[in-house]
Amino acid sequence: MALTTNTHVLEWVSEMAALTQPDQIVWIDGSEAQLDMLRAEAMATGELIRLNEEKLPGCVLHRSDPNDVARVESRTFICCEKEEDAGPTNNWMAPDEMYAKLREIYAGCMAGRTMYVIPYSMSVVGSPFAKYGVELTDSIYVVVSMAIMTRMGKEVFAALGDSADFIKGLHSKAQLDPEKRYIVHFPQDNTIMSVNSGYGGNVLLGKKCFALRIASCLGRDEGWMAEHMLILGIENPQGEVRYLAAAFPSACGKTNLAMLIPPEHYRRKGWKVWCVGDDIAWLRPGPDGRLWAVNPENGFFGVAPGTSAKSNPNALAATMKNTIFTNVVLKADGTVWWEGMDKNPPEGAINWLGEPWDPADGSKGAHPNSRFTAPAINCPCISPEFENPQGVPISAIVFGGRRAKTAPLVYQSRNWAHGVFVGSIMASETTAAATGAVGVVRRDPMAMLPFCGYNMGDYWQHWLDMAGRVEKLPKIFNVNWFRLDEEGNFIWPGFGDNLRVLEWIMGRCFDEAEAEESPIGYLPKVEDIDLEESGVDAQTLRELLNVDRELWKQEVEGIEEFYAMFGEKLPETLRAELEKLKKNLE
Ligand code: GTP
Ligand code: SPV
Ligand code: MN
Repeated sequence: MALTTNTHVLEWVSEMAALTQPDQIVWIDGSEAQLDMLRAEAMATGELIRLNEEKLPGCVLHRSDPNDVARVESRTFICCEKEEDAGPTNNWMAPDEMYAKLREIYAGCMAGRTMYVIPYSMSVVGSPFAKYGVELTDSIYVVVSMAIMTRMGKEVFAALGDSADFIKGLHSKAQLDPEKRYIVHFPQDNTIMSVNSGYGGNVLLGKKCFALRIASCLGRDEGWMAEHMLILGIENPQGEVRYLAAAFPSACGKTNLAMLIPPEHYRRKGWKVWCVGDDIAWLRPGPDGRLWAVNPENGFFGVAPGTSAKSNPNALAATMKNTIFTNVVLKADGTVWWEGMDKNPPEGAINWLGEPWDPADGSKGAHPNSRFTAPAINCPCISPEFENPQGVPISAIVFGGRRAKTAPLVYQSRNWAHGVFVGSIMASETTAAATGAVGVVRRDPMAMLPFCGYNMGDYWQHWLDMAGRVEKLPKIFNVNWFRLDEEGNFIWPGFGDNLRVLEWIMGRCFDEAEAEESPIGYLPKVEDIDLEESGVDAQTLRELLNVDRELWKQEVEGIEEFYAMFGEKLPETLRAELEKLKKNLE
């Protein structure tokens, strides 16, 4: 039975049901009883596999189709009226043409299946940041994942009332045909359509599709920002908590930084780190003139490989109950494993493809983009402000990427406009989070290349314009944990030790730390970073902070080429910043 009398919702559901022809429609109320029934049904069909109830209570394993294990950027579209509004970094098709194409693909695709109607909220229901969505799907995996990742259930319909202000989402696995796979956004209709995929980032429509691509358009129109950022609180020994938001591209360390455990030497002094979010931030000017942020999500869709009791014990702890694992190794005892969890690949286990796995044959047991979907409240360091509907005040914005060379460990921008420039020239080596080659350096401005729902040039202008809306602007920084030595080893220890860099960053925001000028911005002096018990010596840090003019001149060429794509849409301010950088490098 329908859970709302909202005519906009009812009409959309019946129109989409007429198109996709499901056998029945089930409205998701968010109750544990209903979710239990759905889990039982999915376990009966093999869509979900129950794990060891004693060791991993409430946890299940899911395997996606082997051809469907990551976001597909080549099949992700922004369909606004004018092509130039999608810009050179997005795929575009005219809305009418795309609707016609999709109608054909969706026609009858839910025959023999159930359509689930999922009401959900991004951020706490009733918060000034909150936005509501309704996702229609034929996948139980999607329903149970949305139950973790969002605030889901009938209270969302209560909050929505009769309003038409919600994001429509239609998802069908259809035949999982990669040739007919489309992830499509219609910003002018607040509509998302996803078909022929079952992979998280393509089908959990509240996440990248809504909270970034559609929300970035809403933010442009309404004066706020939707960003691919973690949010964390750093508590110093005085008990003061300061917040930062950091944008790194996919699989470049957001979840890890968001949950970092301070080095022993810092813990002794009383430092603590609190996780507010690990992937997405919505930022708004607050009444006090500061920029305030919420994490609109309710769970973590984190990269499994590399997550260990050593690298990220908080993430691992978050996955110990009520978690969905996707494309990991199934051990004989009904628990899970992935590369980098420990150095003992299990015997007698099943790999991510569902086949018996012999670790000795050199193949990977878990897919490199295998993931866990875990409730945020499971995380031992979840911030007491996580549910605060007002969010947290942001003192620093940090950009960063995966760069073997060029980018130093950390530098600070000179001011907001220069900071926007620093974000706009970000580049990073590609990872397994999206299909395509891995390890190729590409420009990924603000870590939003695959997630900006409109012309990136206009998006940069929106960033610049925030200076007129926010009185006390955060300071902007860039970090790089991934510099390599001649042998290809990471020079910086990373993970918990990244707090040493964050301490300097916060010090800069509160006029407590020194810096020196460089051609690219302010750098810490070697003595400004606390290296005690880090295993890093001053000479190594000097190397990590080195700005190689020759490499930066090459970088400038890459930036010029990239900027050229935007033509008239490139803000004059950024062009001027690039000229300044060129001059500084001479
Ligand atoms: P998405 O969920 O795709 O947006 O990724 P993410 O940005 O949250 O990345 P995540 O924290 O999951 O890290 C991805 C990979 O980077 C993992 O294999 C980590 O082990 C590795 N990593 C994270 N932080 C560091 C670091 O400080 N140093 C090094 N060397 N590796 C890191
Ligand atoms: C990313 O790729 O940035 C992710 C995973 O966080 S996905 O939800 O697939 O986008
Ligand atoms: Mn992400």
